[in-house]
Amino acid sequence: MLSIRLEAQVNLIFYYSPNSIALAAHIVLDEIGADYTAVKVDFGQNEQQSGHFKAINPKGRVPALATECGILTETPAILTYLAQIFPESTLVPANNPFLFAKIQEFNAYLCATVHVAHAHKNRGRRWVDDEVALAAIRKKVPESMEATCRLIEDGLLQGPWVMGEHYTICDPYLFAVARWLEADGVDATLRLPRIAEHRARMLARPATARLMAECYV
Ligand SMILES: N[C@@H](CCC(=O)N[C@@H](CS)C(=O)NCC(=O)O)C(=O)O
Repeated sequence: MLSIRLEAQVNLIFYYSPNSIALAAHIVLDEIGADYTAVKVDFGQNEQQSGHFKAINPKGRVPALATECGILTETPAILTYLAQIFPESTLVPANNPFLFAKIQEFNAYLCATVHVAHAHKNRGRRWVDDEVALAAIRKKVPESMEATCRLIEDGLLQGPWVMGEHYTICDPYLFAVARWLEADGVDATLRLPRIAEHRARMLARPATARLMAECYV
């Protein structure tokens, strides 16, 4: 474990874009005090589809994390990796397989269900070409974002943090997804007040506040 940590602390390169899900891992990188370089991928220039970036991540998506062991993609994987190379951060439990699995369960839900519901707003062409169908799936986003987040609001979020008293890698991930709610047509304060409170709790953390002001404006 130690040798992995020493390797990984050097030369971590983190690829991100403002308004993207990269924020979740970016918060963790900052909070654990990792030595890393952040590289902005310019979506305005479609840089994620460039040959240069696709050599880093053939999926053409952020986040991506270059480590000395290789490139990592997929937010749940990056979050788990960072938590494990900095075990003193206690962002995942050391000896509690069930709790670790619950953390993975929550993050998998954000990745495969909530994030995908959000992607139907601006990335509908992944699924359909027809303009009428495109408009229809876009129209559904406020409903599907609220419905998928309702499960979190009504129970998965234990409070004050996702897993209860202990702050874990689920929290920055929930924050990164929940900050999209208003733009996706859901008034979180009104409809999902516990998620809105969690968002405020996250914003009070220095790393989150700094990144929101400097990189995710
Ligand atoms: N499952 C991936 C999803 C990554 C993803 O879709 N990122 C979006 C930004 S939120 C992206 O890079 N989109 C670029 C594009 O679709 O061209 C993860 O959880 O990291």
